[in-house]
Amino acid sequence: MANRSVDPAALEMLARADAEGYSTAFSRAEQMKPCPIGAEGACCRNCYMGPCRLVGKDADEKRGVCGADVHVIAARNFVRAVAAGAAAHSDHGRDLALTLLAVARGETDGYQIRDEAKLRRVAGYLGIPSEGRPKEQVAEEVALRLLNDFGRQEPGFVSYVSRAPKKRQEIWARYGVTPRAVDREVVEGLHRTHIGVDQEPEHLLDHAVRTALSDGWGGSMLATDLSDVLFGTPGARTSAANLGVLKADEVNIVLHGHEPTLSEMIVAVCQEPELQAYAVSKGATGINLAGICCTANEVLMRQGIPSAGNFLHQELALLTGAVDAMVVDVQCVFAGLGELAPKFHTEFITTSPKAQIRGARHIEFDEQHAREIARQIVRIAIDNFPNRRREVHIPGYKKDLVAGFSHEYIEYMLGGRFRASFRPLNDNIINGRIFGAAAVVGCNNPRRTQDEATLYIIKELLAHNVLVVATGCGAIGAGKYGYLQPELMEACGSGLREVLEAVGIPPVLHMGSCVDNSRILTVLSAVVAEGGLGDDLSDLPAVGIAPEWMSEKALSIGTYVAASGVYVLMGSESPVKASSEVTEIMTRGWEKKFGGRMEFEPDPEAIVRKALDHIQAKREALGIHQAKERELFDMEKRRELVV
Ligand code: NFS
Repeated sequence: MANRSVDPAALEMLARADAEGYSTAFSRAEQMKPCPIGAEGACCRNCYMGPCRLVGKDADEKRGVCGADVHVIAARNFVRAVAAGAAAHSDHGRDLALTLLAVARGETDGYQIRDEAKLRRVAGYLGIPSEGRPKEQVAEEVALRLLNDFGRQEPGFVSYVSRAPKKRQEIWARYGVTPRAVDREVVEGLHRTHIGVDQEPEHLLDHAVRTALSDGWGGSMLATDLSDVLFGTPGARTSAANLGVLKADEVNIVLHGHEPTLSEMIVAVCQEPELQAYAVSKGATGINLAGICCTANEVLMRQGIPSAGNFLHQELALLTGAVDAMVVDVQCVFAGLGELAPKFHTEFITTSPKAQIRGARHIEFDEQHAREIARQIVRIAIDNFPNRRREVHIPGYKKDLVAGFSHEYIEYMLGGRFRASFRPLNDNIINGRIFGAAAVVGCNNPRRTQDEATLYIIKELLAHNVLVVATGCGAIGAGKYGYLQPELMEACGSGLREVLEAVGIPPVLHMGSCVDNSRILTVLSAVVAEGGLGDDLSDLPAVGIAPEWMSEKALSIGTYVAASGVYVLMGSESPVKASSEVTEIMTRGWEKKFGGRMEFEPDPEAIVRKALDHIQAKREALGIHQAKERELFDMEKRRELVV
């Protein structure tokens, strides 16, 4: 079973699960063979004359009951997946806009505007006058304006589209894919894919693009901005990652899911002396908070709360027997936790009005009573500390890290406080010290060895002087193996190393949660605006890679990044493999229209090769290339090089 994960902490917990007979996503993935028809996008379940499965040697000749061919079916399935992913990110953004509105109107005492400067900057993006106006007034107008980006019915487009380079906006306009409003694109996506509506693959995929853009340059981007306004814009912070951050003698509360709203409040109330004393009264030495998934990234970026691990660690954390409460909100939460938690002593608590899970206790969160609800949850965890009935086994693995690289902070690091600027980054790309940039992002997937591809790709790119930024579970993955430590310079090629050492930043920059991929769009736009590297995102020597993706959100991200002009490589098999036509549209077709493409490439070595070739080609087009000798290590060789 050594190929379940490259993380020794995970393997230790999986050994416990096997010995004691507990199922995990790892074991369930081994028992559950994926349906080969659905996996390739060849199964249509959009009406009840079917399901129709277009498989076999003559699949291209076959038709569903309505007459749809495999290309229409694969395209429709893809649109639905992107709509679901965009909905998830954007609904998260909507809740933050509603929270900001409540703060502006004085309807909650739990939250405040922590970063007024950012609020005023956001107002500036939206053309809302802010000078001399009280922050509450500005906040109300910002919140209402951004809320209109969800449900706009009148003509117009998602506001933040205007933050993309001019040329990019023109490309979207030319192909009619500029998103109008988030809810509208998602609803229209479901409408178009209902039986008997849109049945032309390229037309369908244009709508996938429009919907994904409403996520990346809409819901996600505003989620990031409003989180910064409400909870503070991240700056560099030290912390740690992996299961070893759990503490045997303290009350362990694991925050899991995606939204920062409740988790920020739990972080705040845990400092209260009264709750600390209550924990001591129950025999603990304190309260220890840790995160899983993107909630982890939110509270890590802003509060330095350590991460207990990425997506596939959620059940493993419970298997330590040390988690007194696991508090979840939305997205990426396994239903399996509901069965596993009672076998240990863990209080598994759902909190979102949108998500209840069998086996969990539901304590519904609302912004008006945020502080009280957070206290109630922490008290439940403390009360549960004496109930630990299983031997506590916390694997002794964790790595220190530095996170918190918001685009504002990167700009500040590069240019210094008084002349914050991306100029040094552009210059070092132009002079070749930095070969290019890569975003290595996304999930874990139990169909692949946990973290293996992510790590291999990061190591190879660094060795070839590619600057790596990371978000989501990929970022936590990098952190678990020490790649978010500034000391880890031996992994980098000499040019990159020189730059990183001069600036004093780690080889991989943790830029936040998955909605914070929007920060990457902002950085790339700023790099274009800085000059010297072309006039559009598609000119940049940059790639986006999701080595272990598994969620529909990842498909939405991949699509908006490609439609923003960037080459996207998704690990794992293609969900549209059954259709040569859809595959062609997403690769050569999108490249022609949008300058970016989306490819599914399960082989990590091929991913690295393609990424480096692409960067080289972009450098050549910019006229900043030098002849370079390149040696690519294979996975085997890389594994032997322990850093
Ligand atoms: Ni992104 Fe974050 Fe992780 Fe994947 Fe899930 S937590 S939003 S979807 S699994 S990276």
